[in-house]
Amino acid sequence: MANVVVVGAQWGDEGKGKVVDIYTEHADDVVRYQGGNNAGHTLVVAGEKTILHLIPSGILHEGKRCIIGNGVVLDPEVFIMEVTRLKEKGRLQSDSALLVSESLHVIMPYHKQIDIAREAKSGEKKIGTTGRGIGPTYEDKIGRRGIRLMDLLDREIFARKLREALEEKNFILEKLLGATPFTFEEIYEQYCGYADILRKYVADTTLILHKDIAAGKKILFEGAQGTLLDVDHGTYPYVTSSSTCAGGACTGAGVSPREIHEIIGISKAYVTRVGSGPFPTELLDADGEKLRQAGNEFGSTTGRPRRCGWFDAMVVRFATRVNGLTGIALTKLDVLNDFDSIRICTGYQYNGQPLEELPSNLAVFEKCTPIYEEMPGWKSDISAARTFDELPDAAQRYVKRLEALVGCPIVLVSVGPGRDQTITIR
Ligand code: 2SA
Ligand code: GDP
Ligand code: MG
Repeated sequence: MANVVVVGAQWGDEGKGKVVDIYTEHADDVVRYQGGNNAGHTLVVAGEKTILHLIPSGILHEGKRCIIGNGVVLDPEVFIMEVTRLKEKGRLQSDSALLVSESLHVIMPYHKQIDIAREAKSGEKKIGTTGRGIGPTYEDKIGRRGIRLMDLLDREIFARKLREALEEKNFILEKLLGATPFTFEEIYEQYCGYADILRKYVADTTLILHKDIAAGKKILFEGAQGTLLDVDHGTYPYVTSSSTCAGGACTGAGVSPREIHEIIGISKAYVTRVGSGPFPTELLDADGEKLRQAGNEFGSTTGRPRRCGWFDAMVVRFATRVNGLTGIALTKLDVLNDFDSIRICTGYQYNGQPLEELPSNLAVFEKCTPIYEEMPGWKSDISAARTFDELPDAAQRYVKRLEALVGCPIVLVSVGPGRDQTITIR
């Protein structure tokens, strides 16, 4: 493998953290390129669980460079906490292993407050955000009034930009959202303190990546959230505010599309979604609860129960197309161990007509009902399987059927959260 992008092929939490940790062995640099600490990427190595929100999932391997790219939005407090925790555990031996783009946008306290207050005001229409200030920070970025990390490092520029921002944000908070405004002083000194700690990690990461690629180093790009949460291609407006698709890796890291060689989509053997929005195969019955318990489907960042449903081939086929997937890593197959029969959504029905492709119109999507086929379960524990042949016949048939339906080779099957609970197919 050369330069590889890993993306979520569903609505996030597919197990990207686990797969990135495994692929890091073959990489030199691991790069986060979008999202922020709304992400929760879980790694289980030698029985020890680590949840990363900002720092790339390559960090548990020694001698690899971990980069937070320009496309990420960064909450300095969370970054510092994550670094401190990793250092306490002896997982970050050298500060030079971690680089943060000087161009990325900083999440400010008012972004978080606006995110939370807007959601509270939206009632039934709420997006179900993580409340981490992600949307409001990207709004400022696109609106060309954001505070970049390089701004934070210069006390004068930061003071000016913060004053300008507060004029507008306090108006929004007080007058439109009925929330508490901020004083300049309470943010300024705190954030200047963060800047002093952050300074040693800050770099022109696009240049570093360019030089590393020129030197033949291998880059692994770690996507966050999932394809159906992409701001352009997802179930808008029930999406996150960044480009979660493979294309986001290029803009969010400053690397040419010519340098990307493989794009691996991570998909669960069923589906989950956190937050609001359409989800045709959602199970609101005992089977949904069984998936939630067996798969421990609770948010890695917020602890929210995740919505669960059967595998939706329409979704992963769409992800194959918009990302140009070269392979799929199928995770959490073991979660289906105890089902007598398993359903797969092969298409949708809308207004009595079959739909061949995922609708981009939300009003249509919301009214789609799944067309299912059913396969027998394997009713045995597969978590010790390490080769495809060691899987029971019914599990092999299930994987092969998914592969045929989505039109992309399944190159890895995960049968448990541990690094070793992995079957590599090719
Ligand atoms: P936001 O906070 O503005 O990005 O929320 C907008 C939508 O994006 C969804 N979203 C996520 N979906 C799945 N997993 C995410 N990360 C955490 C995890 C979530 C958690 O790993 O479990 O802990 O709750 C994630 N981050 C954002 C979100 O649910 C909204 O639908
Ligand atoms: P990410 O956001 O895509 O990195 O996924 P999360 O970490 O939010 O959620 C995936 C969860 O599933 C984590 O708790 C993982 O430890 C766990 N996990 C990953 N792969 C497997 C698997 O194959 N089987 C089981 N049972 N759990 C898995
Ligand atoms: Mg997650």
